[in-house]
Amino acid sequence: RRVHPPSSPGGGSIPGMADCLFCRIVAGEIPATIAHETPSALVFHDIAPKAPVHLLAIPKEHHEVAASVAGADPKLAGEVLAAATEAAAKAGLTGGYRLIANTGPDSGMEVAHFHVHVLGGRPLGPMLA
Ligand code: IU
Repeated sequence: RRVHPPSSPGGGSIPGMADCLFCRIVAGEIPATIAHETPSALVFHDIAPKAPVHLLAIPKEHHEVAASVAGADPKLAGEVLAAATEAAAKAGLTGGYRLIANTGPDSGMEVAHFHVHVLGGRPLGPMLA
């Protein structure tokens, strides 16, 4: 299964891509607890959950941030969002949940592979500033 674009064999041309943690999860090189999978997206449990349910929905193909995937492949961006909501339903989050996509340094983004956090399982309260 190809994870990186053919223009970047081994992920050489984009900084950090060769060692992308989430690409390695997609490739099966790093274990993760899979919550939901579609042909183009993967949803797995966050290793450090911030809520009773904390999932991460990602495109299997490497895109750094929301703007990257929305610009290059808006259909894929929608498929990731759909996978996130399907996983939320499978997790039984009938009371609601929060979707978050951090982007860039000001957001505190740690992993530069676009991902949508799915948080739920308790009342989450207001968003922080
Ligand atoms: P962020 O939006 O880039 O800050 O989110 C990255 C998330 O990836 C964060 O919630 C981490 O707990 C999570 N994570 C993970 O699930 N597995 C890992 O090996 C690492 C980070 I490193």
